[in-house]
Amino acid sequence: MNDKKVKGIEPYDRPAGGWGALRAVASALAGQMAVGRESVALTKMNQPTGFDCPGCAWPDPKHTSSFEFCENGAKAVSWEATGKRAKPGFFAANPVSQLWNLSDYALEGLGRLTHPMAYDAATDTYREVSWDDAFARIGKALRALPDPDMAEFYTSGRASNEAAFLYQLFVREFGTNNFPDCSNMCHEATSVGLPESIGVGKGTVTLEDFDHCDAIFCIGHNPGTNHPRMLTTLRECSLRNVPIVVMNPMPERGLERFTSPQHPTEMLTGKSTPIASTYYKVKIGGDVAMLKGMMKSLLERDLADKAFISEHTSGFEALAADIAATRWDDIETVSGVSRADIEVAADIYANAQRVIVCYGMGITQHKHGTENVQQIANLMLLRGNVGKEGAGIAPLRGHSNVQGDRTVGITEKPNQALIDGIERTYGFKAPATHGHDAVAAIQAIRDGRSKAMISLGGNLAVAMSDPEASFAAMRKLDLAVHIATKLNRSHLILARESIILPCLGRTEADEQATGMQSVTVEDSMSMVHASQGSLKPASEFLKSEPAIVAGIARATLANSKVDWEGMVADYDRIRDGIESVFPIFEDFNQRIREPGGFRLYIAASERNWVTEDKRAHFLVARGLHEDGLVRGGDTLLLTTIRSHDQYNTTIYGLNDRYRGVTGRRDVVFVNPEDLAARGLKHGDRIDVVALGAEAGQHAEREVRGFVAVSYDIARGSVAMYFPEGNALVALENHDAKSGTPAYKSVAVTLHAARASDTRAA
Ligand SMILES: Nc1nc2c(c(=O)[nH]1)N[C@H]1C(S)=C(S)[C@@H](COP(=O)(O)OP(=O)(O)OC[C@H]3O[C@@H](n4cnc5c(=O)[nH]c(N)nc54)[C@H](O)[C@@H]3O)O[C@H]1N2
Ligand SMILES: Nc1nc2c(c(=O)[nH]1)N[C@H]1C(S)=C(S)[C@@H](COP(=O)(O)OP(=O)(O)OC[C@H]3O[C@@H](n4cnc5c(=O)[nH]c(N)nc54)[C@H](O)[C@@H]3O)O[C@H]1N2
Ligand SMILES: [Mo]
Repeated sequence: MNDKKVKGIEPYDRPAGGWGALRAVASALAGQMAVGRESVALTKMNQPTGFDCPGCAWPDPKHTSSFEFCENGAKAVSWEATGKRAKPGFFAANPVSQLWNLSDYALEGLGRLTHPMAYDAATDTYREVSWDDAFARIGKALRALPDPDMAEFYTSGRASNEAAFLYQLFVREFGTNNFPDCSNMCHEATSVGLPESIGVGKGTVTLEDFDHCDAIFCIGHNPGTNHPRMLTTLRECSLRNVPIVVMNPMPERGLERFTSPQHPTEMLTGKSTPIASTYYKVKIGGDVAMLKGMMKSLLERDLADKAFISEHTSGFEALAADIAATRWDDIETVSGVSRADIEVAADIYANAQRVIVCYGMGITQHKHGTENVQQIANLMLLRGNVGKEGAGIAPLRGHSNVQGDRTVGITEKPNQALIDGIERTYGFKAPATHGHDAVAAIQAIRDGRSKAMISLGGNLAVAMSDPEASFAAMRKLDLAVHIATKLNRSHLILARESIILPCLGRTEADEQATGMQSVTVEDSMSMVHASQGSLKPASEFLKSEPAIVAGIARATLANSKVDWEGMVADYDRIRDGIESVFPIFEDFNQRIREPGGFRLYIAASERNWVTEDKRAHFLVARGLHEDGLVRGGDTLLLTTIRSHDQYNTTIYGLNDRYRGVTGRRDVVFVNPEDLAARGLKHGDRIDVVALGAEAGQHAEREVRGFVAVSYDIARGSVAMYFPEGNALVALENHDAKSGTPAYKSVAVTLHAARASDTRAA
């Protein structure tokens, strides 16, 4: 479809995985100046006795002993285990104003942080400080706040259960529930939406269920890049002839075909396994329309499971009335999929006795993310596909422990059980007033209501919508503390006092007073297991995240009820605390010593519905969501996605192999007909302008000089990379129910770039 040659754009015609993935690992390792650390590390990844891969939250096969290969896991590990170091001498020689000019890629490329540092305004540099000094400064600044609710405590989903539990304990003893966390930008729509539907905010399936399912739906996620080990599971299902139905506006290679590096014959013969049996290029934001279409088709043909519905659910009549009132014309327009095609999807669904639906950010990061999630639950409940072997709902979580962090108390809305558990165990009364999520935290900082921010990992200012607003807000802080492994842009946005605290990564040995420690994590399927690093730490001055949290707590809380030192000396004591506060962790220390760990109880998996009426709920979403409606004129809907060479705001490289992009990220994927309708051509430089309500208070929200790439994406839909596209997302543009930013539904127009931007593409 592309007649013109554009630098760095060449369709990729091979399967996902295969030799391309092995080559990419080799070059990732070489690029980090491997000195053996990484290759040693890779053999310990996702082993019963090794460390948990920091890449994603896809579960490990139980009792596995063979190394499960994953290109992007290898990149994540080599990125952490790099031989490069960003030392105090470097910071002394490079003022922050100069570091600011480096790209995000270059900043993290400086390597691992080695010393605690504090910003010195006189020289505009970060200067080495002692740990004691750093903790004392932080404690003093926090105590100086007139109100504990004027501080924000961010958590990245990379943090272990032990670090996160200590962190929430400290913050609650300090006196606030301000817990913005990365889940707020990610699966909050799941955490808010699923409890209303099925009584729990987590997925209901286990990895073993994939061995028993007879159809899989993959909606709005890209496993080839973001959950690569999932391709092994999908491959096995495909080989069992399980239909795999994809709903995605883009043709994602990992969902099309896969060559497994684990299988020598596939590698040597160049064969691949097809993944999707049917691929629906639904329009961005068209999912509710398609899901309602499938339900309509089922109901019209009387294919609902009446026995299950009457025994286990409520709300069916209202749902049926809503679906009956929804017109096929509208369903087709909004979804971009024909009635005939939707009926095929409904047939596949109805012909299967055990269906699993997997979904990711293509569902949650919308203005109606919560309702999107709930329509998936409706579809599943219609035929009893929740709470039986081989069937269920599988949200693909983001960070490797984002789910665990929530389980152990990182939440801005604590329930009574959590408050009581803390009082029972530690003897202090935790605050009950709801705190801030991520969007609310930035708004509070912007408005001067919050003056301090501590970040346990992450690069929040860049990951958030509207970085310009976030950057300006962060500059108003009195105190900014970053607990991190590598330098990123958020660290360079200076507060009155800015402090960087370097921590151990998950691959590294963590030795405390009683010996080597392990931590625990919970994956997407509620499996909790231990993770123990073995590499020599990147610097002798690093501390573990639990030790850093405890250090801050001791410097801040005058008469703390918590034995911080004792817990850090022996993480078993932290786990005893977790078990006492959260009884579902019964026998925690025994159970994580078993290879593969254990699964937390998920009531809905056993058809135990933890809702007021003890039933699962059909929930009506009004209309088909304007997200998917082209708003007349020239409007298109923009989604912002990850490339193959990035981990969130960490950019490993400038390639997006499966989408055929090499050496650049300044691209906008557009359907050829949408390009032609605007008089634009493949390779043209364009400006992207965000519109209307989406633009929030700024009429002029735009990014300029990007390159239009003619691409087989659904009509009316355009895509660009995150975080390049974040400037187009207003802070106010989020799901009303869950607060999840609408990173994937931004109404935009495209224009030939102004003269100043027309460099050669
Ligand atoms: N290597 C690597 N692994 C990662 C990450 C990473 O950055 N790199 N990030 C981690 C984190 S924190 C997360 S949250 C996960 C994210 O994992 P994903 O959910 O896979 O993330 P995205 O790249 O945002 O892509 C979502 C997919 O949704 C599709 N999509 C976009 N809009 C729509 C829509 O309206 N409807 C539908 N049906 N589909 C749509 C896109 O085409 C894309 O294929 O991955 C985790 N794993
Ligand atoms: N437009 C758009 N924006 C998005 C998204 C999108 O799809 N589109 N996705 C959103 C989602 S789902 C997410 S989760 C966010 C996340 O976005 P980020 O905040 O970028 O995510 P992280 O990977 O948590 O943060 C990266 C930083 O974590 C630090 N780090 C790495 N390992 C460790 C460790 O072991 N300990 C500590 N303390 N620090 C460490 C490093 O310093 C690194 O710079 O972005 C969100 N933003
Ligand atoms: Mo995420």
